[in-house]
Amino acid sequence: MNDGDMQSAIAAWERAYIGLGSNIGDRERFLTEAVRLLQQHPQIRVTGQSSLYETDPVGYTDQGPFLNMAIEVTTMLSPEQLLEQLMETERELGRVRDIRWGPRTIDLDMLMYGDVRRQQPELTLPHPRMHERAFVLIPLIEVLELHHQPQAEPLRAFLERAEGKEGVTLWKKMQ
Ligand code: PH2
Ligand code: MG
Ligand code: MG
Repeated sequence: MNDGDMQSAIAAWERAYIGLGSNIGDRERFLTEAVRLLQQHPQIRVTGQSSLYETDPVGYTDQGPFLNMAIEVTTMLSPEQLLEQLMETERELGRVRDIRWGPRTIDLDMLMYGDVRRQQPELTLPHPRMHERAFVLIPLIEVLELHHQPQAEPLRAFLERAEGKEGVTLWKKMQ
């Protein structure tokens, strides 16, 4: 058995949370397509989706408003494998994006993976900036509350202190 087989033989389904953002082109379609592509992966199940929020850009403000959302997945993939899959999905959607509209239409950020805490250049968990970003916290808390996940509570305290809450408005309510 090689290392990869060994890893999948002992892997269990872990719960992870992903933040999605788009601010170029058909933003809703990019988000929907990203969720669909992730769902298609045999070792990823999308188990919860937040509403869509329209959000003022944070950081570089000289760009159009984002649509942001968060999803819950359960996955057999390791954090590294899930990250690779998120980047692969960005690339798949990026091909369409590059032809039509130029740069960056979809951003998929791993926010949390089980209880994993790690700080590495390629992947820091939980996501290092999520606690101060209302555009991440608002959809993430919504999706955590769908299945009564206990992490929602401490994140609500971060949200109270977060700046930019007024820049986040409900755009399409989760069905
Ligand atoms: N993503 C960024 C930078 N700024 N602002 C909003 N509102 N939403 C985003 O997803 C976002 C951002 C870099 O990934
Ligand atoms: Mg991001
Ligand atoms: Mg990113």
